[in-house]
Amino acid sequence: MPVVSQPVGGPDLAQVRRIVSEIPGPRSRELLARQRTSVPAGVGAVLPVFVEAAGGGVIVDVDGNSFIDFGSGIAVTTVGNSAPAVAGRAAAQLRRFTHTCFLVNPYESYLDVCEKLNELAPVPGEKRTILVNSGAEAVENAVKIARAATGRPGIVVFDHAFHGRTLLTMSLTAKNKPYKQGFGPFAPEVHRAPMAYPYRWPTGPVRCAEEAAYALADLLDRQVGAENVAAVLVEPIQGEGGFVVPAPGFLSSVANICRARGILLIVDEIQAGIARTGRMFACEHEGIQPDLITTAKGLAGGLPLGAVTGRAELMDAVAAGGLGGTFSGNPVACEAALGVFEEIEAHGLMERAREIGETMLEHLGELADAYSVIGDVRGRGAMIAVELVEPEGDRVPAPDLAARVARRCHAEGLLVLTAGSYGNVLRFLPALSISDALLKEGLTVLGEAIAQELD
Ligand code: PLZ
Repeated sequence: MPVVSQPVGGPDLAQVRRIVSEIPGPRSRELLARQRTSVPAGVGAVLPVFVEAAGGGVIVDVDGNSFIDFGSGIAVTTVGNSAPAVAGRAAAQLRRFTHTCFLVNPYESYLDVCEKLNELAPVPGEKRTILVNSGAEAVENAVKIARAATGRPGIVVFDHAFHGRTLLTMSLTAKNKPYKQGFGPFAPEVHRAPMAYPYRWPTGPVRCAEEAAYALADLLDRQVGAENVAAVLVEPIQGEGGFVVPAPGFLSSVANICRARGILLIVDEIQAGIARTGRMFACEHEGIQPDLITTAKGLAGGLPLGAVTGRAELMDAVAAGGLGGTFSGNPVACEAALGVFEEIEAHGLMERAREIGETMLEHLGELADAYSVIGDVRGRGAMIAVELVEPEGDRVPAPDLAARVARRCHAEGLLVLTAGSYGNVLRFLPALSISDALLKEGLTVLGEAIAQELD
């Protein structure tokens, strides 16, 4: 075979912001034209530049542009793209065997990942973990397990929640467009409570936790009947919903409300978990102990892997054969996950997430003082967002401004993502391998983009 020089990603990639073409460039536009005739229109792209290599804190496209990456593939490449331990372990496993199906012939790396999650997850007592392929599949399985263990059908979720795109998880997701429109009928036995969203709580942030907890208890006791509810499912920081950090104390009230009624608490750590917020699991910041935890995204550094970790007696309530899947816990993805835990430990990445959070909050706080359109700055660790509002009126969402600022950032070589029920949130999810220099440069580009849009 001819030796072709391949671009190498990972931390060796030059850590620079460099724009050499219009965005998207000519080669990306060619590929985009092919995408339009080969992939359905329902699959969008935030920044349609085709990727050649990525690593550290940058993404390099096929036209030679190098972007500072504040998206991490939606909170996936938390330890860095093609991080050495992830790429090394996965490559070695590819040469040993690619698949057997864990349900046919098990292999040790699956157990290693489960034992690691059991050791780390803030779930009380003896634990078990099942591995799956995606976040949505993790949530689906958590609900199956909760129903089997309690014998109850109901699931309570929150406003602004995102839990996936399959029938059940789309039904659990709050936002209609684009996630649900035209895709009904939805799965039954899903009930929705208000989220303790401090910035938008009608009576203000001070009473937010208490009033939202009251609303949840009222829904459970009066509308649904607690004896019909298997589980309450909540994100410790809402991801797609706009990095809503529940008012302090709300999550522990939710845990107490559940415990008093024999309802299970499922915490969806798919976006916020695995070192992203400065703790291995975001719910640790609130000191709660869920019955079941779902993870995915950052778990395997970009390879598809999800997990449900839970109390042993609940997890074991499902009869043999009741859980599984052909690809679930693929051996290459398992090795990648072990590489993720090695990277976190070897490089002190939880501490690094806290540092990144401090830098972002300080810089964004200054921007918020300068620009009244930044209504709120929030998040934890390397999961921070700003909520943009109109200059006039009371917290009127400004989704067009958010889209324009994002586009301007993209044109200047900074990849940012939007989020939020009103589409007016800019969210920042840098990899924990980003340098301070790039992080600060990215924040400067953002500040300039906001200034230029307001001109
Ligand atoms: N739970 C909390 O954030 C996925 C969705 C991107 P999957 N979030 C990114 C998109 O537009 O589809 C997510 C999440 C939380 C569950 C999921 C679902 O995870 O791996 O995308 O299925």
